[in-house]
Amino acid sequence: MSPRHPSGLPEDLGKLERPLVIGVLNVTPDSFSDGGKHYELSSALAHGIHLFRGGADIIDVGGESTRPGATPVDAQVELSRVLPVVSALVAADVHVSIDTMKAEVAREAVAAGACLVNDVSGGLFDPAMYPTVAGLDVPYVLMHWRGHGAVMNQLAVYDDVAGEVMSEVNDRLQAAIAGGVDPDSIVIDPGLGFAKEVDDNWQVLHHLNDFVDLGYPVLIGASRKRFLGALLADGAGQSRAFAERDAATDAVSALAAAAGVWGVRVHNVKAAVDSVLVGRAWARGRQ
Ligand code: PMM
Repeated sequence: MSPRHPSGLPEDLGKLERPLVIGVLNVTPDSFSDGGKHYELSSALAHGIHLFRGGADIIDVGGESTRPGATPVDAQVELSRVLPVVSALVAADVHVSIDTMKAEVAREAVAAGACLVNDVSGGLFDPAMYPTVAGLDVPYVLMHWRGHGAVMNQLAVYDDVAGEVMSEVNDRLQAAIAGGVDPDSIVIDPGLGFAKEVDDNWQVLHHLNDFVDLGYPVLIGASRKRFLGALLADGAGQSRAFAERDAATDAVSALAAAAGVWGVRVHNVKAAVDSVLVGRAWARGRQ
C-alpha cells in the first residue's frame, strides 16, 4: 500500500503512488552542506529549476541554517532571502515548500504560492505557528526538535532515543491538533541529525516502522548528514565529504521507502527518485 498523502497537497502530487522526493534549496550563507552556494537569487532559482528537472516533486526553500552552532536570523532577514526565490519558482510552475520555524515566514511564503510548511521545530519555536498553519490549508511537516542549532548538541541525551523521539512527536501532534491544525494535513518527521548523536539516528531509523505505524505520513531527511559522513569515514577517522555521501543517502531513501515513508528530503534528487521506486517495489513485491 502507498502511504497516505496529507490533505492540502496540490492535486498532481496527491496522485503520485510513490514516496515524494523533496529537493533541498537552502538560501543561506551558512547551511551545513550547501551554505552560500545558492545565496544569490539567480543561482538559487537556477538550482531550484535544476532540482525540478531532475525529478523533485517539491523544492524545499529555507532561509535560516539549522546546523549546530548556526546564527539565528529574524523573520525579516529570512523573508528577504526566501520570498523572491519562492515567488520565482512558483512563477515557473514549480511546487515549493517553505522550511521555516516562524509563523510569519510560513504565512508570507504560502501567500506567495508555497504549497507546504516544513517546520523543523514542530511548533516549539513559535507559538503562533499552529494557529497560522490552521488557517492555511496546506500540509504541515511537524519535525522532532529539542532546541535551536546553538544548543542542540547538548540536548542529545536519551535513555531510549526512538521511544523518546516518538513520544515527543506524539506530544507535538496533540498540541498541534489542539491548536487547530487539521490532523489530516500533518506529516511527521523524526528529525535526523537534530539533537541526535550519530548512533541515535541509526536507532531512530531502526524503529522507522513504529513511526510509520503512528498512521501519519512520514518524511525522512537523511541527506548528506553527519551520521552518514561518520559511517563512511576513512581509515584515519576522517568523515566522508558532503558531496560524496549521496550513495549512502540513496540507500537510506530506498530503505525508508520500503518501510512506508511518504517522502524523502534530499540534495541529489535524480537518484532519490530511483531509490524510492526501488524501495516501494521491494515492499510490494511488484512494480
Ligand atoms: N533537515 C534539515 C533542514 N530541514 N526539514 C525536515 N523536515 N527534515 C529534516 O531532516 C531537515 C529539514 C537540515 O539539513 P540541510 O542543512 O541539508 O537543509
